[in-house]
Amino acid sequence: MLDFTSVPVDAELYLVNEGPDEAYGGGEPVTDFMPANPMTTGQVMRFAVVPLTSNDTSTPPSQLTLPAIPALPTSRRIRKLSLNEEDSAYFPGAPTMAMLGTTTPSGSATPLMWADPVTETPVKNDTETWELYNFTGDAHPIHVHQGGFQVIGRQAIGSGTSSPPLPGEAGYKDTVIALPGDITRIKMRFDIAGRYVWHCHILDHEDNEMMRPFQVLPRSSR
Ligand SMILES: [Cu+2]
Repeated sequence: MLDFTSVPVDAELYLVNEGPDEAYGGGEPVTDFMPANPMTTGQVMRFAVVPLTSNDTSTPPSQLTLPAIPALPTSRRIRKLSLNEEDSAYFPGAPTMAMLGTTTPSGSATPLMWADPVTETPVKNDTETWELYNFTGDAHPIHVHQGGFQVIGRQAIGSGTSSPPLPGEAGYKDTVIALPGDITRIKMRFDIAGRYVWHCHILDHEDNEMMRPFQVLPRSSR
């Protein structure tokens, strides 16, 4: 929700992209990387404020009460998953493809291709925690189909301390940013049986192996 009450008529406001014009690896604009060019790639949307044309029937933000977010039940199982990049044999530091996969109990990656057999098979109505181990040098926006999930938190791979979700991650999400070197934990209830996918939402990644199928099994198959 955007409140333009105190914005003068004829003002022009821009929604901007503060991410870099290159692969994003986390951190703050200016401090850790140069933001996208504000004259071109940094511009996402322009708001041109005009005089009111009819009665404003919207609720003032101060009077809004948002519904509480129901907590998910305890996870039936934890799945260790992985985000990987396959390095070129010819150009150091240049990945040839990005891959999802699993992570072994000891914490090493098993990258898998799109066509490899399904490894994630939650049972209908079960709640699971998925731990996304990002073994790459880049951040990846990970999107899970089928339903919304809750972000539980993050911790560096190999470190004991976890950080809570960011302020903007309090509600149900369908995409979460997995930062390089982090384990990002999400919790999700799978309430419709069938075949779905989870994938990185960077088009060049998802179309180059960073997508995997998963299968929600009917209840009776347990
Ligand atoms: Cu990606």
